[in-house]
Amino acid sequence: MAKLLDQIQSPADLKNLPLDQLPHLAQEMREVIMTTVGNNGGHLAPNLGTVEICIALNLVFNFPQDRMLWDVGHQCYPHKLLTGRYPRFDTLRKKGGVCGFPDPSESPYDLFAVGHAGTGISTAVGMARADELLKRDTKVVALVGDASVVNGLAFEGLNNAGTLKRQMLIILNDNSMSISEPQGAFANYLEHLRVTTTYEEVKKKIQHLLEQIPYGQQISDVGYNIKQGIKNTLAPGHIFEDLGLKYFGPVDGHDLPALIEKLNELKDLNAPAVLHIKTVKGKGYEWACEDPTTFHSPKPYRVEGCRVVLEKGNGRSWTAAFADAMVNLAKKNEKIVGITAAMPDGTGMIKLKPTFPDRYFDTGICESHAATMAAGMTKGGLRPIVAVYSTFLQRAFDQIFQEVCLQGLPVIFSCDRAGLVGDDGAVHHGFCDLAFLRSQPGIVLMAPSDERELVRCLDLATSIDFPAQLRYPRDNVPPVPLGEDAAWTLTRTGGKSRTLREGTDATIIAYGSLAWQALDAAKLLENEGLSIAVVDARFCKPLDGDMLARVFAKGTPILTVEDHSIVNGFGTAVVEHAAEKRFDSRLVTRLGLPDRWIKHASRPEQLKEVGLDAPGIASSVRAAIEESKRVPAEATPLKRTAPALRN
Ligand SMILES: Cc1ncc(C[n+]2csc(CCOP(=O)(O)OP(=O)(O)O)c2C)c(N)n1
Repeated sequence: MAKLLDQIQSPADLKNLPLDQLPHLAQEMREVIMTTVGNNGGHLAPNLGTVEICIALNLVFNFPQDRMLWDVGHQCYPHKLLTGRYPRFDTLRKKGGVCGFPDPSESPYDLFAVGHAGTGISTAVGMARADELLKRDTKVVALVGDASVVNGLAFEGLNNAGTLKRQMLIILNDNSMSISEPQGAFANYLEHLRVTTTYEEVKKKIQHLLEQIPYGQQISDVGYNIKQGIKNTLAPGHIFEDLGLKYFGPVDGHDLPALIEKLNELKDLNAPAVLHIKTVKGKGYEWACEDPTTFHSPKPYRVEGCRVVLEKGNGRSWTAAFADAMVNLAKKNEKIVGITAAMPDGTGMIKLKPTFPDRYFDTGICESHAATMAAGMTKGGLRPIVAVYSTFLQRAFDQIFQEVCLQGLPVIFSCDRAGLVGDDGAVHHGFCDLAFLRSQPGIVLMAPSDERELVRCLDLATSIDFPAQLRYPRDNVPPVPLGEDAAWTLTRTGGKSRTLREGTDATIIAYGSLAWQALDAAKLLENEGLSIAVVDARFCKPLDGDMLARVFAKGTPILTVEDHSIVNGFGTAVVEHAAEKRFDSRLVTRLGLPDRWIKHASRPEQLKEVGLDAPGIASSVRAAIEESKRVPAEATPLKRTAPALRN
């Protein structure tokens, strides 16, 4: 039972705790995090690593008057425990419960709702500038991980942070891990900093050396360039100093007294600075330290002695289906290469590595670079598949526009977690990939509805000479195919859809995986005597013009269904098509994610909340049929049917 945490409603209570109690508090916090994540799932290893730094920060700084900015924010659980959220912490990531990321609607101690990497330094620079201009004497702290600091945005922030003329402290939380192995030269550079003498020691040694040699002190005092030259040669850490930031560390991020002392020392430093701390991902639990990738963000688990039993998912995930399909394709086509931006396991791309290590690329947390690198590879004759979470693809919008679509290069973006993602909540929903990709001339947008369809879809994507995107959710594939095995083709009139079920009272046109729920909805309505057709659209761009002409010609209600924002998604594409072809767009009801933020909950709860589960879809179909009966066709100025099909 947590005893000390019970006494801490805010950092003020923490400040009243005797210092010798702090290690016990750290222990309690780890137990609470470990138990809660065991019950609810969530980010474990990153949070076990930030316990001491959170205690030290909350002791030394005066939050929320001082500012605390999190990068990614997945490692802020200890901060939550110390800032009033302990009593509700058992609701972590549950519907209506504590959010798994910082969330300003939850607490004034959280300044930004974040979950994407690379933003912490830039928001901190912005807040520091605001405080400076508005003459507030607040301190600003940003915490960023060693894998996130290499993100392009983080580097842009660092570059600008060095121009600040006031306090701003960046804590570089270095656990030498991303979710998986960190990538690139900077990871090696940090490794070098970790193992060499600390920068401050070297600085002291240089100072000492200069004092020993004749005229050394004068050199030390006035010969800045000479001193700088010696320092740069001998001392690690100068990359930060060259960017205009003072560098301190590395410091053991689990040594509470050392952390408190260092932060007290740096708190009033009137300059931008980096404090490099070394932490252990999973600290406190051997099993988590030994496998920080599995325990980065595990499903719920049980601890049995020194064994941890992870909850097994039932069914086969879209990720696993994609991974197998992609590896099979790569076996048939040696030009196919796979790219992930720091999500090898999450996207399934890791499956390519054992068979084709030379054709597997992890760029680190750099979605923009991944997209542009893929463009270069395509121009060089390769066929890259970029596997990326829909939410992170947003980072690469400009690159998709300029380097991929404007050139018409056949890069394939395979978007996992497209749609509602469940307990990670608003920062991770894949709600707007269609919205920004639809605007790109020449791109082919596709969504399979079952595993066989996914295979066919990827086949098509790798055989066409256009940029292409496919999307699938954080969910399981249907256990059996939803319909006939029909080829995926692109014709003059668009991408070919397939009909899953005929019906006369209304037609559901589903885009992607929710075809499953649409079919279930049709079955529910069949029991009420309603005959509902279900079409699996497959393509959002180009739409199947023949199918739409047929469906509009029926003159019965049409419901589009998609796991994407209602704004500018598949349904909007259908309505735009109807307007262009002079079909009656009033027949269309668009079902999708509403124009508001959907908070964390389980994916089934979220689908229910937005009316995209089978009963929700059925009730919308029912309502649309009722309404079509209430508004007789002759009362409306437009013809309710499409013109006869032209050849
Ligand atoms: C733009 C973006 N891409 C990918 C991710 C997925 N992601 C979440 S945490 C993480 C690793 C972060 O590593 P680091 O910053 O070193 O923190 P650690 O988990 O090691 O504490 C990644 C890749 C993300 N959050 N944002």
